[in-house]
Amino acid sequence: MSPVPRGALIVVEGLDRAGKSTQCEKLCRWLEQEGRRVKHMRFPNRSTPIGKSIDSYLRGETQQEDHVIHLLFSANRWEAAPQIIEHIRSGTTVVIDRYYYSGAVYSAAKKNPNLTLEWAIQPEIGLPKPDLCIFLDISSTDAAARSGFGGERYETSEMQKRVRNLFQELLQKPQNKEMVAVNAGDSMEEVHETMRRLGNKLFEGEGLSKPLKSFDY
Ligand code: ADP
Ligand code: 2DT
Ligand code: MG
Repeated sequence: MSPVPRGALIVVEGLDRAGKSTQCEKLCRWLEQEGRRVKHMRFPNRSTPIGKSIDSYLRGETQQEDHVIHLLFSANRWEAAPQIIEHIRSGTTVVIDRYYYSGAVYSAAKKNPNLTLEWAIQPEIGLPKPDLCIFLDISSTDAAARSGFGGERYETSEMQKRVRNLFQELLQKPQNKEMVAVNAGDSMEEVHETMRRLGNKLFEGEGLSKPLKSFDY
């Protein structure tokens, strides 16, 4: 009997209000309609003990030193890593709303001189590496015009501008070839169609016949 083909690891990234949650949902529904097993995850996962302290920090209820909160975000991914690996191994495709790309850029955007992008990426080394990372690209002005913007820590236009520049920096690095920018200013349906095309390319290509990689920098 031939082994079960592994699932794909697909991440959706972008600024707040870029449309990540909307598009992850649509992508999962489409993959299911295509007959694939799908697990939808998101980071931060606010339901674990680590996630609960991240949640209270994001809501402004507690304070954390910049490095400490950075490492908690990373630990929140590490605690889920065995589960991600097991899903992929057993043939389930995992779609994740934010991952270590957000982890690196939001912390580096704080302009703490001791917390550079290079420093911020280190604790992520070894995590399951996505086969595809779709960066939903939108200007901070267009994102701010969408409903619901402005509630939590980091949702200021200055911060969002720096975050976007740092995402662009990650996109240009040769080690992040799995990152693809998609214009998030298009209509929901247009964005979804582009994402379906990227999904089809991934499932038709050679990549998934190879083992899941670990992130290295
Ligand atoms: P995120 O998860 O990136 O913060 P959401 O998916 O929650 O973004 O979307 C933020 C808001 O923008 C929601 O009100 C959503 O309905 C709306 N929205 C999402 N995608 C689009 C789009 N392509 N065009 C216009 N509005 C959108
Ligand atoms: P949402 O739950 O609305 O996506 O916002 N963040 C996220 C970090 O600073 N580091 C991380 O590692 C991750 C995953 C981005 C979550 C907020 O937390 C920020 C916005
Ligand atoms: Mg969201």
